Amino acid sequence: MAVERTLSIIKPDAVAGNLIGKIYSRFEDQGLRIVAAKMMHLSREQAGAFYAVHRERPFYNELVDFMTSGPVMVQVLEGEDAINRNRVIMGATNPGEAAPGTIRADFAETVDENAVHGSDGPETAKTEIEFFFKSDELCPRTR
Ligand code: DAT
Ligand code: MG
Repeated sequence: MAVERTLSIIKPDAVAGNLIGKIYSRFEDQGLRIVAAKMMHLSREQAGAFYAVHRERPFYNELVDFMTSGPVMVQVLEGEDAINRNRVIMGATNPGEAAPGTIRADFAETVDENAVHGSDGPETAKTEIEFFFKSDELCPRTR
């Protein structure tokens, strides 16, 4: 397994629920390091562009409404197999189908407000990290 980086977002429902620390603990306890982070309140343009792949889906407008409804916490996670590892830590898209002990099972209730985003593959990880961070904003561990 290679060391990878992935883009993670703690969505407005989980930020509003005061869950940033609990969610960060899930990442850290399961072998992922936070190597960049910022809190932002996304504009409709930013949220729409970030989720452009879902533009034709029936839930797109509601997704943009939700993602702009409050601040989000955006981070880059680094570690062995980070992209897939983060997806496992997050759980299934629909919290009702998410495995016990995952973020979505424990902290979300509905598919449209499901607490976290995580890149779904190496290509999306690269483009999503570049969407939010310049390369000099990433801080790999030096010790
Ligand atoms: P994921 O976030 O697990 O990668 P996705 O990429 O299929 O899931 O969808 C992106 C987001 O869109 C998802 O986190 C929540 C929303 N979404 C997906 N399917 C939905 C649905 N059937 N109804 C409402 N929102 C949905
Ligand atoms: Mg996705």
